[in-house]
Amino acid sequence: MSELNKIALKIISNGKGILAADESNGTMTKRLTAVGVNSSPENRLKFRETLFSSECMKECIGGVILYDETINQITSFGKTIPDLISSSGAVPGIKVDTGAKDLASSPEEKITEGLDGLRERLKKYYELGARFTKWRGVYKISEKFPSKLAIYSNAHALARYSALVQESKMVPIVEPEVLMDGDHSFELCLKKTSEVIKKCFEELILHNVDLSGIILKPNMILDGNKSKDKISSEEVSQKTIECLKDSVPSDVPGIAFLSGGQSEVEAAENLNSINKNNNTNFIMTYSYGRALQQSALSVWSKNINDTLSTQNTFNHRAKMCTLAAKGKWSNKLENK
Ligand code: 5MM
Repeated sequence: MSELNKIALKIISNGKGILAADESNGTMTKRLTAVGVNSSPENRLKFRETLFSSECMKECIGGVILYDETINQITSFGKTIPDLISSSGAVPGIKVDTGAKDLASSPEEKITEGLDGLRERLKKYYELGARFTKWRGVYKISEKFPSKLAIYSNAHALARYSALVQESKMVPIVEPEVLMDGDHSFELCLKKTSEVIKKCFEELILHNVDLSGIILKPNMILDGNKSKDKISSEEVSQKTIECLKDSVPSDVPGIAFLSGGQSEVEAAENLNSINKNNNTNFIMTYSYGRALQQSALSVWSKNINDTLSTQNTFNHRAKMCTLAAKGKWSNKLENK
C-alpha cells in the first residue's frame, strides 16, 4: 500500500467523511452576511474553531478542507488550526485552486486557475501540516454545455494539479462539479457527468497520477434544481452508481460526494441509498460544505458565544452523514 493510498483511506474509511470548510473569503462573507454576522477574520475563525473542536471530529470527520486564511490562523486557545484538526485524528487539507474564471473563447463557462507557483505553495502547505488538497472544476450544464473545450481544459488542469500534489506527497481531491443549476433532467446530468469524469481520468492517466492515491469528489446524478421533476433517492443511487461504475477506474479507493445545493436531509438520504446499493469496490462517503454546516451556522449566528448549541447541531449533522456513509441512516434517526 503506498503512503498516498494510506492517507486517502485514513480520511474516508469506516464511515468517516470530509468537512469542506474551504469557503474563500468572498463565499464566507456571503454566508455570514446572510445570517447577520460580520465577516471579519476573527468571526470566520471563531465559527470554524467551534466546529473543529466538536465531539464528532473524532468519530465522523476524517479530513477537513481549509482555505488559505484558516490554515494560517491560531485558535483562541493557542493551537494552530492543523494541530487542532490532527488532535482529533482527522487529516488537515487545503484548497489550492485560486478560483473559477471565465473561459476564453467560451466565456459563459469557467476554467479553474491556480497552477502558477503551485509547486512552491504546496511545499508551504505541507510544512503547515496539510496532507491532502482540493481543486474544483465547475461545469455549466444544458444541451450544449459543458463544451468540449471546458471538459478538456478543466480535466487537463485537474490532472496537472494532481501530479504536482502527489509529487509533494499529498493526496489530491479531484472535484469535477457539474452544477445543479437549470431545468435539465437527470438523464442529461448522467450523460454530461459521465463525459466529464471520463475525460478527467484520461488526463490523470496521461499525467501518470497514481489513482490509488486520489479521492474523487463528484456530484450525484440529480434533476436540475429548476426542473419540475424530482428523481427519487433510490433512482439517484442507481444512476449515480451506474455513472461511477462506468467512468471511474477501479484503482481509485474512494468517492466523496459534494452536496451541491441539496438540503442537509436530502444529502444524507441520497448518500444512504448510494451506500445501500453500492455494488462497487469504491468507498462512497461525503465531502460536504453546506450540507454539514448550514444548520450549525444558523444556530451559531443567533449567539456566537453559544459553543454548545452550535456543536450539538454540527455533531448531529456529521453523525447523520456518517450513518449514511454506512447505509445506516433513517428518517427516524434524523428526527430523534
Ligand atoms: C465550501 O465551498 C467550496 C467552494 O468555496 P469557494 O466557492 O468559496 O471557493 C466548494 O468547493 C465545496 O468544497 C464543494 O463544492 C462542496 O460544497 P457543497 O456545499 O456543494 O457540499
